Amino acid sequence: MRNLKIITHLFLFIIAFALSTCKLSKENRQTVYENNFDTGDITHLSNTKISTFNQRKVLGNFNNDGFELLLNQIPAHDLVEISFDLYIHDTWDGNKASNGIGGPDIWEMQIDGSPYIYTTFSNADCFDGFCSPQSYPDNYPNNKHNPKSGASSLLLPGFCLLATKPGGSTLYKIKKTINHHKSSLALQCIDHLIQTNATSPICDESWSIDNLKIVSIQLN
Ligand SMILES: [Ca+2]
Ligand SMILES: [Ca+2]
Repeated sequence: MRNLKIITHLFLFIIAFALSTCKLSKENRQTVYENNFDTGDITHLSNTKISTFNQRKVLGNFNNDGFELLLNQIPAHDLVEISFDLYIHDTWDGNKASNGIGGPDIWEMQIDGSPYIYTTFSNADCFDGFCSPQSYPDNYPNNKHNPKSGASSLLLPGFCLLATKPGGSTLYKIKKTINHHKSSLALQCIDHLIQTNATSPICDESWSIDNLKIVSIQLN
């Protein structure tokens, strides 16, 4: 009988410990910014431009340019999760140096001034068995990846020159979770595109963003 009591107490202790452990690992998630740009809301954004692409409102398009999102009064948190749709439009060349004529075509995301993504995208078709490589999903420089590696959608129309061509734009679903504690956050996205031969650079290569969402996460 005494043994049964001890076993029962031990069992209850294990259950209580398991429950407290569950509570410890629970996350408190709070959406602090969310924008699909459909209403034209540009609060907290600077250097903003909203366009229509593929029947959707998007932030952009940009060429040798970018935007900044500045958030203040974020509730206490340990992490932030940043997610958005990144559209790469038209004829990006990836890592291709070509003596500096066509590339590398670099795209960068910074948080509070520190780079979290610094990569290249290639939107080129493979020709005669040669594919102009891109660095994404890794950072530049590396030659590891074929054009459109890591993409979520391959058959979107281009923004400008390739507006009627499926494959003119490529969609990448970007999601990054980073350590972050400050009550303010500055998100900057910018490109460094090279197109020395293009008569209209923004028609030749550009990018835009949709469904931008920032979630603060507090670990209890
Ligand atoms: Ca939209
Ligand atoms: Ca280029």
